[in-house]
Amino acid sequence: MAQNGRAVKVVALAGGVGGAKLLVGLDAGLGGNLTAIVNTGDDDSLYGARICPDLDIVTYWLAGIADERRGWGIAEDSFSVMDSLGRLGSATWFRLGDRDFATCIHRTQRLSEGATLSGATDEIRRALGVRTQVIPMSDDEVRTQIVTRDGETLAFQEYFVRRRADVDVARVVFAGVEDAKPAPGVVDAIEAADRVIVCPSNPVVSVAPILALPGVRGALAAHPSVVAVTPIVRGAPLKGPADRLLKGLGIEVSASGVARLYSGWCKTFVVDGSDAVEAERAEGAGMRTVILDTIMSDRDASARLAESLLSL
Ligand code: FO1
Repeated sequence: MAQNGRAVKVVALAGGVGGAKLLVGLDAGLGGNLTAIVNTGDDDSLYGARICPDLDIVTYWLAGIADERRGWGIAEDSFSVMDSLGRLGSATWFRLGDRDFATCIHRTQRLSEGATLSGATDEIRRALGVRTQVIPMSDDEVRTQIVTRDGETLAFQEYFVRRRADVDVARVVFAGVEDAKPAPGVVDAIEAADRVIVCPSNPVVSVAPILALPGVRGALAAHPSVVAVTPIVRGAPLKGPADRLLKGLGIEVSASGVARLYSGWCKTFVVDGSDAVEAERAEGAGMRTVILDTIMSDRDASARLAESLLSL
C-alpha cells in the first residue's frame, strides 16, 4: 500500500478476537506499517502472573499460533500446569495453557525487572515474529469492573469467565483510568496515521477503555479518516457479551446504536451487508456509512475486509 510514494500508515484500535481477526487481514496487506493499540482493561493478576488477554489474543493471532477455534490462547497448547494447580487446590476457572502461561510469566518477570508493559509487549511480539507493532493502550493499570444490578462489583474476568457474563449489568467502571495516560506512542501514532481503523471489538469493554484515556478521543476527533467496523450484525455480536453490556447500559443493540455511541470522532461507519437497513439509521448519527461484508469467517474474508477498509 503506498500513497504518493510513501507507505500508508494505519493504526487500529482493537480488543479481543474480533479485533485480532481484522488485524490479521490488515497485517497481510500492510506489513510493518500497521500499529495496533490494544485494550488492557481485561488484564488481571492470576496465579502470580500478569495476564493480558487482549494483548496476547492479538499477538498470537498475528503470529499465526492462536487457537482459532476458542479464539484465545495458543493452538494445541497443553494444560499441565492448570491441572496440577487444580490438584493442589488452586481455583483454576481461568484456564491458561502452558505456553500461554509462559508468556504471562515472562511478562511478569520483565515487569519486575522494571520494563514497562509496552516494552515487554514489544519484546514478546518480536520474539513471536510479529511485524505489526502491538502497543497496550496504557502502561498504567486500568481495570474494567462490572457493577451488577444487585450491587456487586466484579473484576472483568470474574464477570466474563467465572460468571459467564450471566449477571445484570448496571454500570461499567474503568478503575484507575482517571490517573492513567496513554502508553508512549499511542497519541502520536493516531496523529501520524493516514487512516485509523476501529476494529469490530466490544464497544463497551474493548473500545471504550481506550477512548477513556486522556488525549485519545481528541486525537480521533481531530483525525480526518477514522473508520469503525460495526461489532453488531442484525442485532447481535458475533462473539462475546456486547449485547448484554449494551443493554445493561441502555444502549440499543444495533449497528446504528453503536454508531451513535461513536459519533463525535468516527467519520465512517461500516455496516454489514446483511444489515443494510441499519445503514441509513446510522447515517442519522452524523457519519458516512458504508456497507461491506464484515463477517470474517476465515483469513481470506479478513483480508478482503481489510482491503476494502483501506481503499475507502
Ligand atoms: N475465556 C473463557 O471463557 N474461559 C477461560 O478459561 C479463558 C482463559 C483465557 C486465558 C488467556 C487469555 O488470553 C484469554 C482467556 N479467556 C478465557 C478469554 C478472555 O477472558 C476474554 O477473551 C478477554 O478477556 C476478552 O476479550
